[in-house]
Amino acid sequence: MSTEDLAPDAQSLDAVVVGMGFGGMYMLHRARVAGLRVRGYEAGDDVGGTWYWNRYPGARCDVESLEYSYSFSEELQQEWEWTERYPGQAEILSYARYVAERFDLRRDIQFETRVTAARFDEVAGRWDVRTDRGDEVSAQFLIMATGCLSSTNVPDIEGLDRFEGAVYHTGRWPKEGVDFRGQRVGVVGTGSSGIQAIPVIAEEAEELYVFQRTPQFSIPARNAPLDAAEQAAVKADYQGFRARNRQTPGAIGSRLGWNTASVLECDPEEREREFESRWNIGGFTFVGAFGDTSTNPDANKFAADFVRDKIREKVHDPKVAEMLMPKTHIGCKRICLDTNYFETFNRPNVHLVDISEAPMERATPRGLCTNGREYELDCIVFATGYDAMTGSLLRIDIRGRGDQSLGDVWSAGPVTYLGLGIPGFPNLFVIAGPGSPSVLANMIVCVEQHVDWITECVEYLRDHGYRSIEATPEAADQWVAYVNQVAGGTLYPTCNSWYLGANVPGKPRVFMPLPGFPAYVAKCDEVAAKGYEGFVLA
Ligand code: N01
Repeated sequence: MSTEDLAPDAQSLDAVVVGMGFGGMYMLHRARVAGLRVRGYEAGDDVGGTWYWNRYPGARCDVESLEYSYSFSEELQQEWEWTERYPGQAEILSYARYVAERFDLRRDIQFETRVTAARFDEVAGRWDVRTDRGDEVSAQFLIMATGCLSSTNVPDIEGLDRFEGAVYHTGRWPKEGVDFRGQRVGVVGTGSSGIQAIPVIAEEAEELYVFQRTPQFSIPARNAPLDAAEQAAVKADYQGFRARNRQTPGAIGSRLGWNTASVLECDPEEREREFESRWNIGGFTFVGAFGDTSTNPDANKFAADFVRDKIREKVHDPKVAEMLMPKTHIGCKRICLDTNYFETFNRPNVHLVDISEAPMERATPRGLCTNGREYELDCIVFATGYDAMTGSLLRIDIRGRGDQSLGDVWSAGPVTYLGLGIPGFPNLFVIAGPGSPSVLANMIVCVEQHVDWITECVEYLRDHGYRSIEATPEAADQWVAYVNQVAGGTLYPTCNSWYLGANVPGKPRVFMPLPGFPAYVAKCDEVAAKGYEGFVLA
């Protein structure tokens, strides 16, 4: 669909929403219900965002199906039936498509169109938005739903362009899939994506070389078909279930319990029993075993050592087990959930290559060189993650007041107020932006909360005769300091993680997400109740 096919008033929109993942789709819906003239732009040819692009083998959400879904429509949450404990990529994408149909979203979305630039016109008080298809539209509000993990990070390896085999990134997987049969495959990266893809690729490939820079903690997901009675029980009180989840720090897993007791005050037998029982349940419930493992290094060591012992039990070759042993605090990088990840290294066709000491030297036409050896490969899979949280925003030329670019304003790291607003960029909202819980909580819960807040804010402006809203520099500076203070009370900043931007060479080191969903929601509500305190309304 091009601009000409859309409604005649399309040049004077109330809002443009960039990105049609779960945040953008719900934003489009709410904006329409609020009576706004709104257009969504999406680079892909369908809705789904992350779940549209991440079609790699084994791709599956690490939040349970019954929780990783919209709550805004009682009818929707009752009629959609999940089939497994954790939803696979194909099922989540089907769900996103179903939502798009059910709420007739596609008529206001322009697909296969990437927004390339947005400039705030101070005289008109509107955003001029441009796309790679030549569209130029004007909107009062610009809402960025571009995702936290959308901008792929491919290592700059000398000679990669001369490699004669195929090169893939997990976050840009070909729609038609990849046939690894008879292939010598190299996977670079052992984060959540690599840990999910490696066991599946290993079953198909002739030889699989896993290039590991940092070993990671992983908990068994224990995925299984979803019990019909369990699904019905949740649906019998879905709103209550959602409300209880929203009270937990990550807005997930209320059923499995978040223990607040200290591991340090627990006797050894009880400690082991608690860890073991949660390990057997599988998933993030392990993180909730004790209240102090994410804040106290001594407490953390008990959980980390428990998992290290499990890795030793699973991996037959003690040398390989030692190479797979994570050395950081558990949970300071996003914990992975797996299905047979460590067991995969017992297969004769799987070879672990430690690149922690000797980085990848170069690529050749035949493969990858490291540790003074050339590994001959037919294809390379980069599971090397993302320029997280800021990458997809900064790839667009966004210019606010005085033509200042967001890239310049954020050169020392992102500065937002509540993760929602940016000083100097009036009427621009970010969904799940840096400074909000986003990736540290159930993403769908986070985006719903942001969309509801943004919609109510726009309605407030309209009802009170305001044309613009802009975060003050003071409020944003205080907010950044607050996020750092909260993160500083946890072990998160102790790892070289993408939360800190540490995975992308040259990226400023700033802890970007805010731990603690319930306190964040209370703050957002308070700001709104005080007439949008910390923002200037004009
Ligand atoms: O990316 P990552 P991801 N040379 O950044 C390595 C979500 N997610 O796509 O740790 C060699 O975590 C890097 O090494 P190091 C989830 O929030 C969820 O796996 O930086 N290696 C690391 O091993 C997750 O956290 C799900 O030393 C290089 C890996 O590549 C987030 O997405 C599934 C390298 C990247 O790990 C990102 O996960 C998938 C280099 N130059 C993703 N550069 C589920 O819901 C990077 N690496 C289950």
